[in-house]
Amino acid sequence: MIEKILIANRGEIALRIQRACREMGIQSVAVHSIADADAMHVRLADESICIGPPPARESYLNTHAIISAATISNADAIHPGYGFLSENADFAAMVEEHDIAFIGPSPDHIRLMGDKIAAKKAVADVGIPILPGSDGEVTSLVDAQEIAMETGYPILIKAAAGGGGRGMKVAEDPAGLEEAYQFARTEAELAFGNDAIYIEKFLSQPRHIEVQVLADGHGNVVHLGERDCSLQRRHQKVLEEAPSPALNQTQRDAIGETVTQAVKAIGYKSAGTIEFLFEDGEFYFIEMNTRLQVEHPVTEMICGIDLVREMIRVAGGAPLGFKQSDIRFHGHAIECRINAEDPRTFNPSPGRIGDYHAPGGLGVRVDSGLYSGYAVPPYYDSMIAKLIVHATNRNECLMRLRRALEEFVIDGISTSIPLHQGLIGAPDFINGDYDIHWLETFVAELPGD
Ligand code: MV4
Repeated sequence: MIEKILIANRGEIALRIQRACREMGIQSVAVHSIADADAMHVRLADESICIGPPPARESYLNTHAIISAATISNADAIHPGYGFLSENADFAAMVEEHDIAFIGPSPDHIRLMGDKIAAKKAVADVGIPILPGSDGEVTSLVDAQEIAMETGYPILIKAAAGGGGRGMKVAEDPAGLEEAYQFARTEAELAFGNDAIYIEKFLSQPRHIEVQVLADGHGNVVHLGERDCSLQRRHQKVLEEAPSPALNQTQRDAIGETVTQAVKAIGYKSAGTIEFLFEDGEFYFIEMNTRLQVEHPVTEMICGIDLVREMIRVAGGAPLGFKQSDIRFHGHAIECRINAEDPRTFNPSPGRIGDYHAPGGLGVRVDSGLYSGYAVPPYYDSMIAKLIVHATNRNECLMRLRRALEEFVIDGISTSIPLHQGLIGAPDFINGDYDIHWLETFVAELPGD
């Protein structure tokens, strides 16, 4: 039984996890850097421990400080949230070696999915559709040329240690292959210290659709539907919605069933997300995320399941409390990521918050650690709030979102609220007609001064 959880994170996700703990009667321990001494996740915690200086490397990524904090506070589990140490297999293993439960999947599953070549092989073996391309690593230019020809141009060269968009290079035709090959290899070595690369057919206008799963490690696996995360800029998601406006119920049921069976077959435990590219009615696996994701609330809103609570329950050895047939999907949910940044230049905009008012009312959820007088520190990710809106259908959800964005007051710094207001007014967005490139084009066409 888990009685006390150390939350190895900051900001809204630390609060989110703390709330689940409180509802479950579990004590929580906050950790924080010197820069976060006044943060809301520290103020509201049962206990808090300072783990180091402002740079994340010395605090939120400091595995020894975090494990010491867990030991000192007698925590019997650690929830890593997202980012930071959440997909660090060595950290998960280290936590377990200290007889502390890691609230997430096994270190082996984290490691497997961190290697994009191994992950692709593993999921293909259990029936997940993948993109055509190389069978594993490509080790020479000659091999690359042959595989690219068989696959058909354009192709994409990806780093095995990549993910999140880093270390990718398109080759449009045979003439462009050598340069792309050398570039991708060099980039992979520089960025990840691992020059292993692989080749895939390049999809030019896909959507990014991901399926949420929950598994208890006793053979019980459910899917919680999909999220459409196509609206992103420079590989940072901006707005996510569930369900995807691009899928019909037949496609939704089919991919949910495929993913559930696959996750069962690999023996996965905890919450996880299988990411796909979706083009011309077909799904193609790209990555599996072995963590709680930023956008998990849109799934929670449409299925009424508390994902953090379930992660904690299964980490404590409990079986899932429901079957697939118990899960009902209701209405539509949209999440806007609100960043402390200039809505035109996208430069970070840290600083002190003046007046603050979070929207409320039926179907409106704000996950944020902001308060009036709080100073947003310059050291971390610029996301300062998530506005999640739920309604019976997409159109009502959009109307409610428009209202909630108007009601939101965050004075003293620039935020991406105006960007969201523009974006949700765009006819293509209103029609659900967008792919992974749509937002970049929208942003490029925004009027300048
Ligand atoms: C692709 C692709 C097109 N074709 N793979 C980018 C992040 C990484 N997780 C996978 N990514 C892509 N892989 C093939 N074969 C296009 C992207 C991509 C992308 C994917 C999801 C969301 C946004 C994206 C933005 C640019 C490129």
